[in-house]
Amino acid sequence: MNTIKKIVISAASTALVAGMAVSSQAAEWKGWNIHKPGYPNTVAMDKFADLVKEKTGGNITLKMFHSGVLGNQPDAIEQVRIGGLAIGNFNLGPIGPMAAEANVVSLPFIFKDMGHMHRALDGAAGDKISAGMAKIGLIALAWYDSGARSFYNSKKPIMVPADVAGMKVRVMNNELYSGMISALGGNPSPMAFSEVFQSLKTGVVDGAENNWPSYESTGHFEVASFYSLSQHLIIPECVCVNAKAYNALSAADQKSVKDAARESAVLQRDLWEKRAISSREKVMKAGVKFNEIPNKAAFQAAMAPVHTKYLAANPNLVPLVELIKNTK
Ligand code: BDP
Repeated sequence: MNTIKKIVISAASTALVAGMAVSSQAAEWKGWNIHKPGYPNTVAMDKFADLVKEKTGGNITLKMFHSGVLGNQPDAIEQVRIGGLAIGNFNLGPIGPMAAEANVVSLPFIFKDMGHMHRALDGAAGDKISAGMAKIGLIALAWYDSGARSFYNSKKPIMVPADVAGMKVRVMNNELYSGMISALGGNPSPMAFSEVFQSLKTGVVDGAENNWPSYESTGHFEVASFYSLSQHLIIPECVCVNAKAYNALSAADQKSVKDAARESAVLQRDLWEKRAISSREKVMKAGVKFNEIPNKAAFQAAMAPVHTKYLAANPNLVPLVELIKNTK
């Protein structure tokens, strides 16, 4: 064997030994979160990190990075998939284009209300969605709430679908959302969350859509003061872990991590309910021009082609959509 080969082999075996040593030592995980301090998800992810350390007896420590400092959401999802990051609190919206089963929650009006979404996600439909996510390397440890998303803009109240016609509306990265805006005659503009404030302010877009807490925490209400209660999307969120990192843990540590995520979800859902109310109060006090939508069925009908087109292209998802619709 020549010297170069020997050096390469011995370097490789040293690395192997080092690798084994690392896996039996404490794992240090990095976690991604898009929200600011004080937001329900931020508080709950910090709690999750504390619980992970406590329940695994320090075998795993999780360092959370909040406010999207580690990059935008689609990139972060990719990072957790490939293991550049271990953990993320993700909205299922931007996961949908990568995992077909997860995309069904992005069909407008698929959930009747938050209760329906909870029953579906905590039951058989949730299991199917988790299985679809596992196929792309993401283990959903628990589901977080994200309320219902409604339209807001800087121009006028939206009362009927035709009011969206001609409006430039920011959406998250997912063709279903672009299709939804096009179905109303608007111009969809997919864009990272962090860019929306400036785009609304400078008129690059006329409007966007989100729940009360995000409308408030981002300051979007200061630059787009018409909020119209369409509630067209109820999208759950996950605490997701890289499958390889999770599968490498002992059964006991896996259980601890899962239990920690579930406990944090109980906290998140409770904080969410409170924040939805306080955010709404805050923006109303700030002078937001709010309106209910007299005939939501009209929006549902206008967006129905989004379902038809999607299910025609993905007939294998019809049973999952039916399962969700039939969840009592
Ligand atoms: C918020 C979600 C967050 C999304 C954001 C968005 O919690 O994950 O990135 O909406 O609209 O409600 O991009």
